[in-house]
Amino acid sequence: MSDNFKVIGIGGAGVNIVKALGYRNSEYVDSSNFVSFEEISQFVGKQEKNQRAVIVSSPAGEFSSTVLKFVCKALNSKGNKVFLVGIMPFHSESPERKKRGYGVLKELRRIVDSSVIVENENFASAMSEYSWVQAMSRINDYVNELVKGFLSREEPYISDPERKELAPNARAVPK
Ligand SMILES: Nc1nc2c(ncn2[C@@H]2O[C@H](COP(=O)(O)OP(=O)(O)OP(=O)(O)O)[C@@H](O)[C@H]2O)c(=O)[nH]1
Ligand SMILES: [Mg+2]
Repeated sequence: MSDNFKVIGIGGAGVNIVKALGYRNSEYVDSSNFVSFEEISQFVGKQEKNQRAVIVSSPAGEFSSTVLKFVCKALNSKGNKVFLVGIMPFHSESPERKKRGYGVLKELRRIVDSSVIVENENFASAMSEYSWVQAMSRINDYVNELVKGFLSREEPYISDPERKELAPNARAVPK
């Protein structure tokens, strides 16, 4: 695995998960350390060019939904390959949250090179058997497999045919 990558947690879910994964090239962006757009701009400004950036975040979150598009676009325009692991809310959460998540995700898919979603709800059945902490840790393990997959790809591919304008020569399917 090349060292030329960043794993960036954005918002509560993203930061919790990326902290748990423990990659040495981790960055954390949430409302506790970034209070203005100016600070987010500075964060993006100091990111390196032409590397792989894996973003772990929930597009459903209030904070994440306002900054994700901006961060992904900026990283993309610096020549980075941007991957998104999007965390989706449990069914028990408000329908508005879920709706916001899918709306933001749709927009993000035009910007990132590849994305995958993780439905928290798919792990909900584990909640009856395990503690909350154990269930969260299963989600983290799953996200880690996805992150490793992105980082070990020889050449990232475009998963979304809609993203033509940003990557005209990209292949639609892996080799
Ligand atoms: N798997 C997992 N999901 C989480 C965790 N924290 C939050 N979530 C999910 O992520 C969704 C978005 O929450 P946050 O990431 O905290 O949202 P945010 O962008 O920080 O913004 P706020 O909504 O203002 O907190 C929630 O609806 C939860 O479903 C976590 O630690 N692990
Ligand atoms: Mg939060």
